[in-house]
Amino acid sequence: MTPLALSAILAMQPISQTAPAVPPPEPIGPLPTARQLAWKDLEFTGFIHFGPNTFTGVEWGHGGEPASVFNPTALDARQWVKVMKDAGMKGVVITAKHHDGFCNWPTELSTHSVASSPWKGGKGDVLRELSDACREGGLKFGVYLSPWDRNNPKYGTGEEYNAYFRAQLREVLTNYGPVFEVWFDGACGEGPNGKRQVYDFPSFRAVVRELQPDAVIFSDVGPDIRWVGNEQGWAGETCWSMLKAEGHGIGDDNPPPIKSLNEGDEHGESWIPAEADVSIRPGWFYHADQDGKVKTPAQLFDLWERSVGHNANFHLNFPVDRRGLIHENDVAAVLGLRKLIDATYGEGTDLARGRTTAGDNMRGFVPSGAFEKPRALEFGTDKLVDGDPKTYWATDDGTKAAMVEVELDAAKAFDRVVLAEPTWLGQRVRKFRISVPATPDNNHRDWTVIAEGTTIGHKRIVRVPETKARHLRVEILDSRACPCLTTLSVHKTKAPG
Ligand code: FUL
Repeated sequence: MTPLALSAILAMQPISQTAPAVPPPEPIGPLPTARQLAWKDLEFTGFIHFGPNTFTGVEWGHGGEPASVFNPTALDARQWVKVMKDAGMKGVVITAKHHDGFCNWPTELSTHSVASSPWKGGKGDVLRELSDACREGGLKFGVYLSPWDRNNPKYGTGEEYNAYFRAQLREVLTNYGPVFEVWFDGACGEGPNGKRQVYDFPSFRAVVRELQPDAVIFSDVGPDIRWVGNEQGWAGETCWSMLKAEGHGIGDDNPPPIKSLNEGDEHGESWIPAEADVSIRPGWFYHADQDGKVKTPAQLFDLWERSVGHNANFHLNFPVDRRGLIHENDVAAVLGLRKLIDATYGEGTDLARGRTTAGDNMRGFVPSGAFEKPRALEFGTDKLVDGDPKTYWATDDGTKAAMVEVELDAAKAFDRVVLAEPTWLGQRVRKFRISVPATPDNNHRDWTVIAEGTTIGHKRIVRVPETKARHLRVEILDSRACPCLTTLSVHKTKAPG
């Protein structure tokens, strides 16, 4: 491919008014399921860790804590939902049961639950309060149910415990309305009798599919969503949604970051996109001495860009405090993050929106005598800047490399470029490069490369050095199948404050 100047392309390659309709590109597998696509669109979700650990100050309870320790003084799930909604999160996953075995709902299968606690005289149900608040506030509701259970005497007995776990799943998946995500922690330590359990994950998954067929299942290796290989909230610079699931266990003792989970695998046979989880504080559970250690908006923004902007979803944990509220410091931090996201990526920030574009390959491009802008084409480059994530620029079959240019309305300063693929056609791009004219008035003869990258996927935020330019070129240098992109947007970050 010889890169061409935008003006040259527009002048040389007119498009017929009567361009025949062209079929869309063939998808290249593996492909996402409808539930995976819906989950990916959520991009940013909340996580809540809450239970006896909140009151005893530890991260992993031993299971022998009396239920009486659980006694929030002012629990308000509506406050949690409001904070998460205001932060732009689209769903929340709560620890229904953590490793200590205490159930945040009044299970009929064990006495180790809220029903034995002093909270609301034993009549409380945290899952009920949160699922109701979610329905009211328009947030999706999800559950974390730890298979590791340091309280239940059946743990370590094999099928007897697995049956107990399945029955618990049935309770949480039938009594609280639609569940969008089920989070299976891989941890597998010893139970109260010193034994380890062999988890029957296939049977656990079958229960989820039966009762909540639209829910995505998270574990280290899916089947729907994978762990990103660290608990710090970032995905690799390269991040495929595909994974070679074989060879990966659940809860293996691999030291993080685990590269293959962090980056995925171009040759993976399964579509299992990454979820990047991290806590807003050092601990997953609340510890008063961490009130001063809440991540700053700038730190959160960095992680948000390196998860959502690296083709992963960002799953941010709040350790709900002993009152049963998200602490003021955490609220301030996450709303600060929202401000930063909006200032850079919100309405009206995209310098490329609706601007003139051109490309050296547009699917269905039929030269004729009359000049016409690409917007007459179903897969023209203008689809990159129309703000619609469903329309896309596509190239001819057999193309592995292609180029697009956008002209801003004047020379503008920017430091972020966002690209996105129509992932329902599979993840394709292997390598790309971004350039600007070497000097503002060199008539496009020389171009300076400002960034190079590998994968794109659902969303790729490319950090480029602050640049002032009117023209911007994106070259797809290598792709698994003809390149297609839904989005090319250009932004300038704003300093926090
Ligand atoms: C880990 C657990 O051991 C932590 O306590 C926490 O729940 C985290 C999200 O997953 O595996």
